[in-house]
Amino acid sequence: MNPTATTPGGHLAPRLLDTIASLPSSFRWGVATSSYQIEGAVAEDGRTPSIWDTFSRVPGAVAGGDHGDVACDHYHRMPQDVALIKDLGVDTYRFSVAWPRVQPGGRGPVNPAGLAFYDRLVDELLAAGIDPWVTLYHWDLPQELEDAGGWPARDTAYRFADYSMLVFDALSDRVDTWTTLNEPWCSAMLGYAYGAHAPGRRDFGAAVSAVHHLLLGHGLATQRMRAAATRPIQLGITLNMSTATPATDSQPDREAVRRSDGLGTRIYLDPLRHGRYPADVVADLAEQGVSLPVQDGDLDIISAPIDVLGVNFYFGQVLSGTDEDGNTRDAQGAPVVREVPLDVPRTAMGWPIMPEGFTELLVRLSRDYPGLPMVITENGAAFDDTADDNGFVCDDDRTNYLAQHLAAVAVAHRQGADIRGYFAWSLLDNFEWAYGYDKRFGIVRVDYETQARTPKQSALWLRDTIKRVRAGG
Ligand code: IFM
Repeated sequence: MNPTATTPGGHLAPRLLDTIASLPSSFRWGVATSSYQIEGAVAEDGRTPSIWDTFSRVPGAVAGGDHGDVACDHYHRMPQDVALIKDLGVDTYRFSVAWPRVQPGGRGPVNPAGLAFYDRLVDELLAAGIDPWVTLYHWDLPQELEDAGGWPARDTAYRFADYSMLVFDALSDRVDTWTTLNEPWCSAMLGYAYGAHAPGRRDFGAAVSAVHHLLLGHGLATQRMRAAATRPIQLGITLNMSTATPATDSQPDREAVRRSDGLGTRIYLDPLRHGRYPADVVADLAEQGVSLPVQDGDLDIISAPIDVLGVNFYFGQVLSGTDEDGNTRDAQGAPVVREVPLDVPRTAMGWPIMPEGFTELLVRLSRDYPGLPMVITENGAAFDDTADDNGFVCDDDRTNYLAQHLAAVAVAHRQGADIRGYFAWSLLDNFEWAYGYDKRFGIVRVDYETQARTPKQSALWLRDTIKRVRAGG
């Protein structure tokens, strides 16, 4: 670790630090990554292309024409990266498995060479005293499955459950915690409705079908993993969620919040926890001529019991139901849901920094979906980092962001939300999807020319904060 940063986070208000220190000493601490964003080695050991290999080759799809061919070269530098994680003092590492590495093409038998990487990773983590937390799907769908219809096709849910079992059978003797999907909203909406993520389709109806089949895949995999487990395991799913506040108390603004919350949160959590889709969302979809392709028995599968909800939070929003001219419908007749620009600091992604919205979200989740422990599986921020000659980044902005959001978690915890842990996104600067390598979320800097890793000030601050909380504040 860099010796120049003697007082990481020395600028932070003592009250903020005291709030964080009120988290329980048993709190779980981790860092998170995902396969396509860090691994590279896209054509090694039998891996076949994923939808991101294809999409990143589409001209204009990814900033700077970037792609994941090399990324952080984690596939070849894994032991060094595990040593970095150990130095941070976290107890858990959340990573995802690349489906096209383990089951090339998305069907058929396991690829032993691809699986061997995760086998080694798990062993390396355990030897370092770090718990592995596996995410089975963080967006790298085998291209062959997309060619066969992708997530809008029902069969993909069954393919996902088969693939999940290949990984589970190999690693569940050593891995205790399993997340099926990361952020299905992004897979469905960014991938199939807005064309911003792979596979780049723009078809709202297909996106809504994808929502249902992602959830069905989650449920099928959950049921099969639960049945196959020979020792206690934790199963869950990770959702990205935000808190939307109406710009005013007007009916259109409140309606905009209802719609956004419906498609962002309730369309996932209601079937997962209550075994039904929210009636208002189903009615909204019908108004747009779209429906969820539910078959008999699906909702029982989707609501299979889970042990943990992964919560990813990055920003809050204030929404209006009217455009700047006061219209409640856009040119296509669709209801207006407009983000109102706010006078609050923003990250390099342009995302408004609203930690109080994080507390609000966590308290609301524990009220509306009780009895489900939560872990913050991602939280973090991209800023325009400047490295010194040693590669060190004195990232006060990111340190501040992490501190404010951890304090927000601690406040929610004090208010009774059952939150068991926190993972910083991300361990490393990495491939930020359509934004390429330009947006840096890492608490460890990656110099992409040399692949040198240098912990930033935020990493040192997190390490010290973990120690303090563990010591009981
Ligand atoms: O980098 C992503 C990650 O893959 C999923 N959650 C949000 C992060 C920041 O955009």
